[in-house]
Amino acid sequence: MKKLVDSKRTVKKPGPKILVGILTGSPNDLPTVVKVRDTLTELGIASEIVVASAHRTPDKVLAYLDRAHKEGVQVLVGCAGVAAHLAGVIAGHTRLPVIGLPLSGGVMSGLDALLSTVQMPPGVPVATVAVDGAKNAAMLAARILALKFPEINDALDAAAKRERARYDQTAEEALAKLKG
Ligand code: C2R
Repeated sequence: MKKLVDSKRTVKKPGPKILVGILTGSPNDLPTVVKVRDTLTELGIASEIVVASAHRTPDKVLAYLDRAHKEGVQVLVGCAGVAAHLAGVIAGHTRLPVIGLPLSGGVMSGLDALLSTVQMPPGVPVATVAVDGAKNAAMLAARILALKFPEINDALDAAAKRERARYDQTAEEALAKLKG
């Protein structure tokens, strides 16, 4: 964190406000989970990753949620593999929108995590993305935030334009190779 120094005292400059809290069940999940944060960063959205498990460290999950509510986090992402209850437990403890990111590695390449995350009882929704769908977890969080923050809507527009240009260029190059 950058420090502003004046003659009398040192003042800590506040970092950008964290809008998205990303919780994941194991440090082993981080190679996939970090892609959620990286996509949000590309869109100019500050987020934080917390390793906390509804099974192994339920107290840590609740303590984080308490802090997140106090600090004004707006969207939560729960990432977990195998018996992936984390996002559902988060949804049971908050009114904030919760996105579930099921992770592969368990039975049938993550089908266990997908069903554990998506099959929530009525009234406690978890917006579940595809297995290992880290990018879409971030994009969905951004779309939710864009309802409130116009600058995030602009960032999404710009990202869509870049994506389209990349797609068109890749298609042209692939077709040119076929001809050549
Ligand atoms: P380890 O690799 O640490 O043994 O974890 C994790 O997300 C991970 O994919 C194995 C898998 O267990 C998952 N896990 C959950 C929860 N906590 C950890 N599904 C939970 O609270 O739902």
